[in-house]
Amino acid sequence: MSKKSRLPPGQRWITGFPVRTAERMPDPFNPETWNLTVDGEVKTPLVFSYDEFCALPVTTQISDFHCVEGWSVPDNKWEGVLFKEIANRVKPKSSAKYVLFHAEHEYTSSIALDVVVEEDVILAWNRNDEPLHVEDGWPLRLVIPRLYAYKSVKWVRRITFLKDVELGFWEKRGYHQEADPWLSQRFAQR
Ligand SMILES: Nc1nc2c(c(=O)[nH]1)N[C@H]1C(S)=C(S)[C@@H](COP(=O)(O)O)O[C@H]1N2
Ligand SMILES: [Mo]
Repeated sequence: MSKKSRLPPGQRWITGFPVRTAERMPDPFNPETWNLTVDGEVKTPLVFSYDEFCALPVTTQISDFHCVEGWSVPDNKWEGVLFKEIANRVKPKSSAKYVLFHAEHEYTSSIALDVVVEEDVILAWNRNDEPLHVEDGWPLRLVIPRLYAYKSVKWVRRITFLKDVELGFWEKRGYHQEADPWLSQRFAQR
């Protein structure tokens, strides 16, 4: 078995960060009214105000970003809160197998719970020491470096733990649920 290459098959490295947004942009961010709801198959559902979210343990992660269109951006430094910190606080029930991330508007994506609790999955507000641009997900976006970037939901407002998989915005339109770039899981098998 050869070692997995850093660049997944069919990808090329680029510089810069192309914006990809399928829905309309959120309304201007207001820290007084913004909140993050975490619910579903958990023992302790929680709603974080912006101040409460920012008071969680902060960390940084350096990772590559792979869009299904074939571009990859190396070495992004993300700052925020590990998803694991959220999971530890809400305490998933044993029935929880998937986690659905809802953006401000209709964009969603779900990921298997065992994938999303890995050390490199972060809810981020900074990239490369700068606050995220609004179009890149300010005030809070998910980053899952080991999956295609359509899983990295921008403008996250609600996180719902689920018993069963639920197809998200792009997955309903034919993209692969698991989205592993090293397996070229771009499109669902039909
Ligand atoms: N809410 C939301 N999140 C999203 C998307 C989107 O359209 N809406 N696009 C996804 C896709 S396909 C990619 S490649 C990345 C792009 O992130 P960027 O726009 O910050 O470069 O965001 C992902 N997260
Ligand atoms: Mo993408």
